[in-house]
Amino acid sequence: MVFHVLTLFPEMIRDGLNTSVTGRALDKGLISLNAVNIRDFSTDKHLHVDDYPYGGGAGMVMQPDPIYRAYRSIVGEGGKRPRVLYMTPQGSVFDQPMAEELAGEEELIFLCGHYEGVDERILEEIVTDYVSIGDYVLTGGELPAMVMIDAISRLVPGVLNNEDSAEFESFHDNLLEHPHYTRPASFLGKEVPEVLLSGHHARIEEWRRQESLKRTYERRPDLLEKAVLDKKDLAYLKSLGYDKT
Ligand code: 6GU
Repeated sequence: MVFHVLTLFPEMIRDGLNTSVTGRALDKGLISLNAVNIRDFSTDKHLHVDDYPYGGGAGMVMQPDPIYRAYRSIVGEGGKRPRVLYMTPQGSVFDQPMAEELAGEEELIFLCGHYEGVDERILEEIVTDYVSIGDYVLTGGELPAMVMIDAISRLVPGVLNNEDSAEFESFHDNLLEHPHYTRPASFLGKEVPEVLLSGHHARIEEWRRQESLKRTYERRPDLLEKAVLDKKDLAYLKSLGYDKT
């Protein structure tokens, strides 16, 4: 999987992804990162990439030309055009199904805006998807691009050590994960749930399923609507007060 990022802060992108799981995936060549500095494509003698908004108003607007040239340095004329994701609070909200869908692409281009915005004409010309990471406003698209690259990378085969670990986690089946425990068995007077020490695998699995259901019911009841639940799950949820109408 190849991630291209068009940005004014390529170091932020590289530094943010060079560590931990994504850092190892980059080292192993399972993913690759091409952070392109839009400023390198300015033709202005002072390397300007922004200008005052037509019609007046506060702030500056990123000019279309350097972005277009940066884009053209990745995508040649006539070749196949990878999806271009523009990071904006006006986009569709990124979620796990979107991460899964994007993980099926061979190549993705992220466009990170700054200042008050980006000239509309370059967006019309190259952007295929408008994506937000949530309902709050950030100063630029770099953090959203890194969030998305992280979420997509962990779905690329080989990136996580354990083959199944991507599958059995929060949001798999739209349920939150059960709690985890490790040594010591007693910490600040708090004991590890006894069933986990029992070695009884069937009981452990049942306990984990119930904890997962309880947690989802308590913290994210909205997710239960989309969860795949069997009769036993529903009976347990009912005992907690969940009323599926
Ligand atoms: Cl994708 N970009 C920016 N600039 N702000 C955001 C966002 C994206 N998602 C939420 N806020």
